[in-house]
Amino acid sequence: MGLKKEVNAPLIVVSNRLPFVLNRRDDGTLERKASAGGLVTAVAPVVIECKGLWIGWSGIFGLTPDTKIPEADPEDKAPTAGLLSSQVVPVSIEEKMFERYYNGCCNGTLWPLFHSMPDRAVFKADTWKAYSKVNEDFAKCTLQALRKTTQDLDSQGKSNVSPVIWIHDYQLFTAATTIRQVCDEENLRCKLGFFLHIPFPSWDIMRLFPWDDVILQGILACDFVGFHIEDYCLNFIDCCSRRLGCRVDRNKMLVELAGRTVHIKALPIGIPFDRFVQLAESAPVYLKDTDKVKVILGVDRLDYTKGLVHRILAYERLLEKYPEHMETIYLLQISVPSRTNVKEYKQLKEEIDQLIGRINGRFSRPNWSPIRYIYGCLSQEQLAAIYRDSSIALVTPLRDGMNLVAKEYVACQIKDPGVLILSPFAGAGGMMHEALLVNPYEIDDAADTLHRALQMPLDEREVRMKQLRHREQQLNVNHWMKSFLAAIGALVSDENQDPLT
Ligand code: GDG
Repeated sequence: MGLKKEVNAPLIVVSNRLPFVLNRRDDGTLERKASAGGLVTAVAPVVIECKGLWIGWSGIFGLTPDTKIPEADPEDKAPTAGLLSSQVVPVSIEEKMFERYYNGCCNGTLWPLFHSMPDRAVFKADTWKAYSKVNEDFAKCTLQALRKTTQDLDSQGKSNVSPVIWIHDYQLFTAATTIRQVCDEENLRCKLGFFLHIPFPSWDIMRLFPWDDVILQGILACDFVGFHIEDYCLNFIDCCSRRLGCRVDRNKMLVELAGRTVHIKALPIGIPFDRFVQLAESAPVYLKDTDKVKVILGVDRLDYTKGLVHRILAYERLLEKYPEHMETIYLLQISVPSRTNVKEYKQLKEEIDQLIGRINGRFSRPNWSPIRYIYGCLSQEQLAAIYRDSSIALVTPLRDGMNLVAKEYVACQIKDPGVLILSPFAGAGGMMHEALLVNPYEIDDAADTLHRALQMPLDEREVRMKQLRHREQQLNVNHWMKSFLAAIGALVSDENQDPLT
């Protein structure tokens, strides 16, 4: 992969979940199963190459950091296959604690709050306490790994090399506080980086959280912090200035706390573009009837931030306003089950089931139904075939950090290009300019936009899709990862200057 220029130090990745799924077989032994996210595809090869580590929860209760993780199956072709068990550190979390930390604080509080939906957020001291404790546990595991990594470097005569610790996402906002504190006490060297995959809200929203200062301080314990887009960076900088009174530079994107300068940068995540192109080129046809009807596609985790109810209502409005499309189109909605033991998600599922039932009952004809609905997970190959053969992708979240589905759809438009309809409230909406942008709350406008997309001539579709694809090919997930590592590596030469002066 040739990343030596950027990573000349061991990389320790810390995320809520390990980059593969562990299952316990009936006989009690563990097996390792691939998980296919873009993040894993991009980051795992670098961890393998620089002999780094991945720290995270395994998905199974009762494992300790000493538990022997099985090596990958020889048949395993996933990007994580080369990750040795010695490079994986499972964080042990007790089941009750996990419930409060993950379902309680992460999903019940931070997720809605950071998506600017404070009415859905529940503020509870006991879930926050569990969150803080689990973050400390992650930090302790990371520190243990760091001590060993630095010793190894020292024994190789590389005492000028600092390991890079890269923490991911809102589940781990406060882990860096402990890591920084212990590093200072023990004189341990490392560079600490953080990337947030969801939006960072404005000060008006952030201040609703009773422990907002602790979160801000946790992020600021890092040397470098990345967000998807500039708006999120500026929101964060604003919160640091107003809540903590930090000295900030909005142009250079710097925040100073207790004499340390933290660098902030917008780093929009991309997808493994070539992988999706290859899949689209080789995947067999999965939707058999696209020569007769056009498919309008929605693909989302079943989550209230994704705007599913608004989307389905907009589609209903399209059928009311433009009945000429009846029997020539259908909406294919794929919803991946998510957080199924959380009450709100169960309710949302029921609401969508009922809505689809009502609309299908209202408009169906003996040989046609307006909506096909899959509640489940397809293989990435099937997904690529569906992307390829759909005429329109309807990506209309109410709020979304970036949204990878929009990017994967354009990557798969290898022939007869379709149309991307995109919400400006997704991070992707700020950069995929050639999409048709639509406010998901404006049901009528969304219906009109769908009508326009269904009629868009080939030459216009080609021009738009060409630009969209070109950008995503350039700004792919490897580019994102290299940019992050370059940014954190670049801090070395700036260390002795005061960047705020
Ligand atoms: C978070 C942020 C940010 C979906 N259905 C299937 C399937 N998927 C895959 C897609 C895509 C992924 O799930 C969904 O990614 P998104 O970006 O759309 O959304 P989140 O899961 O909410 O991700 C988001 C992202 O982090 C990265 O920073 O963009 O804003 O919320 O990759 O392909 N995959 C398979 N079968 C399915 O049925 N195999």
